[in-house]
Amino acid sequence: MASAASFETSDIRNVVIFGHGGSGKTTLVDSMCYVAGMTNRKGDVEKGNALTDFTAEEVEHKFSINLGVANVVWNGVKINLIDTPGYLDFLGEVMAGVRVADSGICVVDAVSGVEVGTERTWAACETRALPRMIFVSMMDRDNASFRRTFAQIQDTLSGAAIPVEVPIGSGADFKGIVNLFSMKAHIYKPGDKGERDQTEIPEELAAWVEEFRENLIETIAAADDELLEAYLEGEELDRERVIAVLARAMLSGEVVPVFCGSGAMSRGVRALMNKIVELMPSPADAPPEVATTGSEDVEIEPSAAGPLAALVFKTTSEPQVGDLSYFRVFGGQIANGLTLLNPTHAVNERISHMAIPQGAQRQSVEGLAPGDIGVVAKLRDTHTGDTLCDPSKSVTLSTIDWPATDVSLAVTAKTRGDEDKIGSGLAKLHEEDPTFTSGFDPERGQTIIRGLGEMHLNINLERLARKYSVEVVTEPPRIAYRETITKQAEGQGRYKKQSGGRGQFGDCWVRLRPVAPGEGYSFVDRIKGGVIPTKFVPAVNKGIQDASTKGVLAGYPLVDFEAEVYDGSHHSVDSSDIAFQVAGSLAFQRVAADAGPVILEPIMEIEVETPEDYMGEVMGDLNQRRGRVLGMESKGHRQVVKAMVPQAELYMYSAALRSLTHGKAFHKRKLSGYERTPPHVAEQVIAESRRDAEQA
Ligand SMILES: Nc1nc2c(ncn2[C@@H]2O[C@H](COP(=O)(O)OP(=O)(O)OP(=O)(O)O)[C@@H](O)[C@H]2O)c(=O)[nH]1
Ligand SMILES: [Mg+2]
Repeated sequence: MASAASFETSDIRNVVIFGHGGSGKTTLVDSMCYVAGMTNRKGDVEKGNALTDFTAEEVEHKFSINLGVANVVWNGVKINLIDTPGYLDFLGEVMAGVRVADSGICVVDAVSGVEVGTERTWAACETRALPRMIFVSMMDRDNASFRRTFAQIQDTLSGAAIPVEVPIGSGADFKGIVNLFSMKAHIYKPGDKGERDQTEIPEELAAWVEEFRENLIETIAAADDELLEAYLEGEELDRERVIAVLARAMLSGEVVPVFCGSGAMSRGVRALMNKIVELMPSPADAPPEVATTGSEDVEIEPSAAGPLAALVFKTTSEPQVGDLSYFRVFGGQIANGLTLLNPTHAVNERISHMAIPQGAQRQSVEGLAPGDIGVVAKLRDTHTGDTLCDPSKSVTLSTIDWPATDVSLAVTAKTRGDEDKIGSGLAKLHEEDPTFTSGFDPERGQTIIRGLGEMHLNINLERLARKYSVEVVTEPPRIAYRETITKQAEGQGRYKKQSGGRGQFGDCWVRLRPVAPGEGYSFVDRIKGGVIPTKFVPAVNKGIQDASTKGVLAGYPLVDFEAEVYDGSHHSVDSSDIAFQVAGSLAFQRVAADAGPVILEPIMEIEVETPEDYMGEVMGDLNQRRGRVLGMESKGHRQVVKAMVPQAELYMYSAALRSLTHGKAFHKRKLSGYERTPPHVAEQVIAESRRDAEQA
């Protein structure tokens, strides 16, 4: 295996590879590494030996789950490739990759074209305005079409997209590529190294090529006044100059060059790497990184002099290997033996045994230049998203923009006695994947796991079983219902106890009144003439409040009401705080039952984004889920439906939506508030709570 020794900042490129699931990203990364001689064999996702799909789950499922880092040395430049999953349940990994890359390559499959995952990961790059290229992959597959795919790209991804090469043939006939800069054709030789012969452009492609070529040169010329003038004068344009202008136009997002080829056959890969080196920004060309000292912003320069700042963007943990932290250096020079500060957790970390990641392999290094990516083992208390810096110059880099997690499941141990292991195992999984969270919810009495989709949760449970030997069963999370009252009512709560010694006496008259949703609880003291001594009134309040945590219908917290205590009596010896507390609680139970109690259910506001073709199915399904559509708006070729849907009806919704729309729609959700359940649902909820109470 070739090795990636120390590289200067200007000779480094950090490129995130992103796109829809199955578009060929991992295969492309593998192919680049193989063609460049970094690896001795070409890996294959299907065989489970692709360079950046190496975890047990990836090998089993045959798609990427974690981001993976590999590097290629090409024309004297080290290209760090961050392969990301396309499955949107793992969007967090894409966000992490985008955070530390200076540019990106969007892989679009020439057969299925631009898909929902392409658009969403593209949008993720937009948040950091990363300069991008597009690689149209799978040109060797049946029904591949560069023209059709390019038209979709222009339509849905970027009007700035422009081909810099075009394919010769497609499907089984895909045999070469025309470079629109050199206007030479390259025909591939047999073999899997993507070697090629240079020839003239085939006659039948001449007109097509000419059209694209003109388009390309005009677009580039338009980005630079001098170049445009030369072009209009009909001068021969200097290649160096054209490339420099193109690189600048890419940096500002004015131009998105489009390439094509086949990762599986290693075709189009050399040209792509040439252009990564020529066009993509090095960390030195990237916009300045801003960190904070806590009180002020500081610019982190990608130079050895600069304050040292590195961001941990991935943590993995494997039984034989231990914890590994992947980091990118933004400024300063990092070397073994240094002690760095993690300002977030106020801990010093000693850097030793640093390495350069090459898929699952690691090559030891002594130090890394500013801008480079490395991996370090066994940090004490440093987590994904944390900064490592010089202890004498504490700075914190902005962290990773994690997507919201909104799908949850409840889990219980399959084997008795494993309960404790669940908690620690789940916490370890969160370390590796910050978008996976968990915790015990005392109200629901369940351990809840949360993530971006059902697939995301299931994969994490597979990891839990494999790495921490804990098997769980899943069940729907209980719904956190609420209760409230709908009309005013009043009544007495009286507590009297006389059994030997000192007795207990408390007596209060209480009025309960509904208030607007969300207003919560309030208490009004209208006692006159000291019928309840002032010192005992707070006890009445406490009694009511405590009792309201268990509503009178099904035991869910009763919310949004006002309690007024307006009469009562006391006993000079037997009255006490406790007695009035009990009286308040008795009054609550009696009065709430008369105050028209109802069950409230959590309502989610959801946004479903779907291609127009599936609108009928999506709307029909929302209807079945007691959804109330608030509105629709179009977004390109897609529709965004906003609706209010009871949380109880959204269990496994992302999976249902996926099968309903063949994976082309997705949704986001957030809690909107609570609403009264329809009577038949209320009856069910009440019946269930009775059953639970009987079983308990
Ligand atoms: N014929 C052909 N097959 C390809 C090509 N690139 C990838 N494949 C196959 O397509 C499937 C998906 O490829 P991957 O490289 O795993 O795609 P990916 O984009 O990494 O997928 P995710 O990690 O799920 O996002 C695998 O079976 C590959 O062998 C290609 O250029 N030509
Ligand atoms: Mg992959």
